[in-house]
Formats: sequence, C-alpha cells, structure tokens
Amino acid sequence: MGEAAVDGTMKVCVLTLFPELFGPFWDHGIIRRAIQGDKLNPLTINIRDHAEGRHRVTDDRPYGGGCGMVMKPEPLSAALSAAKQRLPMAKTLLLSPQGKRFDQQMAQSLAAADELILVCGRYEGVDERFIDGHVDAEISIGDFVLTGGELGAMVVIDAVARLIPGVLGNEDSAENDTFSDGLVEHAHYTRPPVYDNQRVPDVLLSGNHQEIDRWRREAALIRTMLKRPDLLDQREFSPQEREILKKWRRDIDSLLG
Ligand code: 4FV
Repeated sequence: MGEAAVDGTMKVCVLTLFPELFGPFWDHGIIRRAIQGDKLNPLTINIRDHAEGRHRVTDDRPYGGGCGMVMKPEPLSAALSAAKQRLPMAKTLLLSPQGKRFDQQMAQSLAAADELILVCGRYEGVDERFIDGHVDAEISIGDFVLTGGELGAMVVIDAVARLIPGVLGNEDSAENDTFSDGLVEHAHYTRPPVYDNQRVPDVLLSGNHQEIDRWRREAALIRTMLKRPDLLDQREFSPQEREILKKWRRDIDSLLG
C-alpha cells in the first residue's frame, strides 16, 4: 500500500470535524519526536471548512428514516480534494467498524507508505457514495462502535509512526515488538532486583546473552500459549521454538512418568 518513503518522511493528513483533538497527540512522546525529526509530517483538515452555505452543514438526516445523522458526501470529497493537493500519491483510508481489522502486520505495510490520508467519520457514519467514489480502504481498530473515527486514526498513526525507520531509538526495538514475530513479548523487568519480595529471574542478571535470548524466546512462547493461544493457530514454529516445545514435552512426559 503506497510507495516507499523516498525522503524518509511520512506525510499523514487527517480529515476530521475535530482537528483540535490531535494537538496533544502531535505534541507528546515519540510522535512529537518523529515530527521534530522530520520523520512524520502531520496535517489536519477540518471537514467543516469545506462545507457549503452559511451554516457549513456537514451532516443530514438518513434517507429511509431512522435515528442519528449521516455525514454528507460533498464536504468530505471537497476536504479530500484539498488533502490530495498536498498528498497526491496518498491512499485514502476511512476508519470504520466495517473496515479490515488493523493489526501489526497492517501497521508494517502502512509504514512503508510515503503519504496517507485518514478520514474520520462521526454520527452514524458517512454517505456510502463517498466511500464508493473516494475511499481506497476501510480500517477498523476493533469490533466496537466509537463516537468518531479520530481515536482510530490516532491508534493507526501511533502504531505506524513508531515503525518509520529512525523514529524509535535503537532500530531493533521494533524488531522485538509484540506480534512482530506473531508472539506476545517476554516479560520485562528493571531495577530494583527485588520488589514485593519478588526477584528478577536470575538469567536476566547473568549477562549471558545467549541464555537471556533463549529465556526470552521461551517466555514469549509460553506467554503466548497462556495469554493468546489464538496467535499460534496458523503459526509456523522456528527450529529453536520446536526445540523448546520438544523439551517441554519431555519435561511433561517425565512428570507424568
Ligand atoms: C471505528 C472502529 C468506529 C462508527 C460511527 C465512528 C465510528 C462513527 N472506526 N474502528 N471501530 N467508528 O467505531 O474504526 O462515525
């Protein structure tokens, strides 16, 4: 999805009725650092600025009756044209419960894009003709209904921005991400070595990085089996993981005598 970032900067434009919601998001943490480091170039466009008439109406009652309001197609497509003037190569993504479920894999593919346009709906949703005519893909952050797409857009931008080369401190931290290899992450510990009468696992204090890697791989595997067994359904185990699983089977067999 989208051409690789030629100059290493991802341009992202958000179409929303509440651009002010994004101010704090742009101004904090890794996102702020990505913007200051020219890795992320954000833009918000207020859909209402592209609505006609004195009242700049952006929504109306649904044809066929029923409760709630629907976002009108004209202000949306006018706002989108303004965005495309700045981001001509961008794919247009609508945040909606009907969308393809967002996950780390999708984040990795979006992170390769040079430009992205994210459309945030409000009310009951947007007029279907805008989707048919202008939306390249719909993305859902989960099977629940939000009051607006803005939080979904922030989730997507946050997960994608940290995968842009050079955004995270040392490169490899994204490599060991949860889900980057289809497993949940191993447990993390920091000082103090004893907390609440609980000691940090000795291997982590050993300095033996081969043993530490092996412990972390084993921990990731067992935590995935315990916390997210669904992640293992279609998953191919690496030779190292197969060795670990066989060792467990031997241990269990010896326990069972
Ligand atoms: C949503 C989701 C979501 C639907 C109607 C906004 C709301 C309202 N977006 N993943 N789940 N959107 O619930 O992305 O317009």
